[in-house]
Amino acid sequence: MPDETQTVTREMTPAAGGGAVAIEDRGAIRVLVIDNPPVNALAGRVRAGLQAALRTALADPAVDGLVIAAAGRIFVAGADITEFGKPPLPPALPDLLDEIEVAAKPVVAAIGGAALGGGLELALACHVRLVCPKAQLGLPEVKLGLLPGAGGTQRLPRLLDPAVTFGMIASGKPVDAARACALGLAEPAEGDLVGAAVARAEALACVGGPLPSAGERQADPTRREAFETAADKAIAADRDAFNLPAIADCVRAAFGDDLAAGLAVERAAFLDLMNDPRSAALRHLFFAEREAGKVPGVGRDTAARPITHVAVIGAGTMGGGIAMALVQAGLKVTLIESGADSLARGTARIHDLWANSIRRGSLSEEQAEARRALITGSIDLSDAAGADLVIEAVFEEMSVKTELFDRLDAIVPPDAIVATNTSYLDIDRIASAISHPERVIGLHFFSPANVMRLLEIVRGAATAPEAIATALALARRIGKLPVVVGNCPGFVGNRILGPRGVAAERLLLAGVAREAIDTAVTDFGFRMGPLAMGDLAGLDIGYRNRRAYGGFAPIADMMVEAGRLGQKTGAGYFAYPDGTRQGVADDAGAAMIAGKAAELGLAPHSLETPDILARLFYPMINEAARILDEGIAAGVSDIDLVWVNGYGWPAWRGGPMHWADREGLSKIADKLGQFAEESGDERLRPSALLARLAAVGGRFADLPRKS
Ligand code: 3H9
Repeated sequence: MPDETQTVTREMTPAAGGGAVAIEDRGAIRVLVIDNPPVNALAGRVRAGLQAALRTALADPAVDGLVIAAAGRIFVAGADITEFGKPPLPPALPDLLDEIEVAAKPVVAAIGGAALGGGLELALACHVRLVCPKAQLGLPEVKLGLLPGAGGTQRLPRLLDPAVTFGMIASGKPVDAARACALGLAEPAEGDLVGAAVARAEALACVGGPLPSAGERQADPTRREAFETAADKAIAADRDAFNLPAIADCVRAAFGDDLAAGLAVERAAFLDLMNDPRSAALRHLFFAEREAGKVPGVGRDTAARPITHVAVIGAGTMGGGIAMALVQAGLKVTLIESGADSLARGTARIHDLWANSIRRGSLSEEQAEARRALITGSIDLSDAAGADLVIEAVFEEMSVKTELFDRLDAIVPPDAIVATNTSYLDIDRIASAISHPERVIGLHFFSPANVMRLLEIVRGAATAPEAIATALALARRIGKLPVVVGNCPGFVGNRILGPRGVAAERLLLAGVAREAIDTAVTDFGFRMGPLAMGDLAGLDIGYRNRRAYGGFAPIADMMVEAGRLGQKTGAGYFAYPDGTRQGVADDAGAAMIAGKAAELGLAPHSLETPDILARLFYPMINEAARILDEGIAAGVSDIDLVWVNGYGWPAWRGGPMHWADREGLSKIADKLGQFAEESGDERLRPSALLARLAAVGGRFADLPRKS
């Protein structure tokens, strides 16, 4: 079998750059192999190593050309993101790439895996790019709130259709090798990639004459209009993509004939974005996602059980969505309901959603058919017997769950993993209803479960590491972002949501208008305010919980008791006349709220937006600090991931903990003390951890992750 990987097997000499770049001569071609695990990021020592090796090779008359390859499965994952925001280390990547581009000897990039960001920019500065079939080429900087800052916005649109390249840069999505070759971005190499690149370099050296360069001509002016249309559309479509206008400006500069001028525009725009707190927030989330995979007690050697068949119990909105998420990833599902009618309704809902996807063009009829074939409906619980994993999504009530687990005990084999989709209830009590509680785990999906990325994996007191490893592997397989959390009412996400709900009620009682509360939150960047969100979910859900577990929401309670359950009944906090989905602040609702405030002896007063936000968000931060102190979250950034991916906290604000660090913890602690005094609510007093950090000017970000 020809070796398609770039793993270098021949003897090599470490070059400058502390061994991050190795050198191997193959005849008159010098091969530079980037070797900086895990992803060959272009750290300072890699850049220095490449520059030194390049200069030496160019000065060596025995060398006719160069190949730049990389060790491992990834070519180069881009600039080293950990260096951003720190004093720059020479040489700067753009300067190094300029040197490569103007080299008098041919330089060929041998791309055996992902070439992302600075990795693709490095390849673009080379004279020719060779790719093996599994290569991926892309510029994902947009996702980090950045733009390609080492020539990507200049060389790519000069080489390819600028409208297409704008799409690549604006979406951040990589193209595979076949597409890259079809676009003219790269040439295919079958078999020994480095060998083919060496041969290509030899051929270029032999021909002599000017070397091909991605930056040699301006972007195709006949595609200007198509580019402008694509840019306008992309910018209008995403209000959060703050970096798209700058990306469009840079690509626009590629229509000029002066590459250096275009590169200068790009450099300035890149540095602006790198210093933008919104980009820092997105970079924080990038690392947070990687950190979340490091779960205390679960190592690389903890075996995950293979899962092929899942029984989902409950075909309501949640169960149906979970079943969809599973079959979308090719898993076999038995969907179990208690009665034929509810099963038929649940199945029809799933089929309708797929029919909508077919109409929108995001799903083909064949794909839908394949998915339909993977789901078997049943009204017999004993059909769960053959599953490797059972996920219950039945009514959110302890007795219903424990009764179900008790019945499952006699049905499923003792080694099948049994999961509950509870969003609030005590996992340990549920687990006590079945033998072998070590196989019980919480899988808290978010609605709609086939769309939302977050999965809170709840570990109970007895949950075995193997069950957690299995849940993590399953989550990744179905495209979810798993965050492992401990067991407490509401876990991480809903527990933090609680204080925000209480705060919104207090604001209403203080006479703050409903629109003012929700607008403060949507202006902050959420898609929905807390009141509109309550109306959408249904105020009766919280009402039922409060009846069972207590809680403060006198206005929501009053609304529910008056039949105002939310959107579904045409009124909740807001009114929804004639089935509209946009709530209006109706007079009847206002009178009810004012009446309740008067009944409680509260006088109205007005508050400015920052004060509204402080009252809504600081108590959440306080609760999150308790969650950390109790070990419910293993790390600060896990909390940010939960709130960004499950509750709509704007990603460009980095999540509540990242935001709190920027606000200043001593300011938050002082204000909380004031809120506690005013309301008499001791829960608002700064938690022990928050008070401790505030006292020393500390930050959440400095807290170590639990290991
Ligand atoms: C850029 O290039 C700017 C330029 O345009 C201009 C410059 C002037 N740097 O994801 P994984 C770490 S911006 C530093 O689990 P996978 C990661 O934190 C960059 N570290 O692996 C993790 O560390 P740990 C544009 C990085 O196989 C480990 O590597 N490029 C970087 O699932 C493994 O990561 C991007 O945005 C980095 N660039 O996925 C690509 N990348 O083990 C970012 C990763 O300590 N990277 N790490 O937790 C990726 O998308 C994925 O890592 C990749 C591999 C697909 C490559």
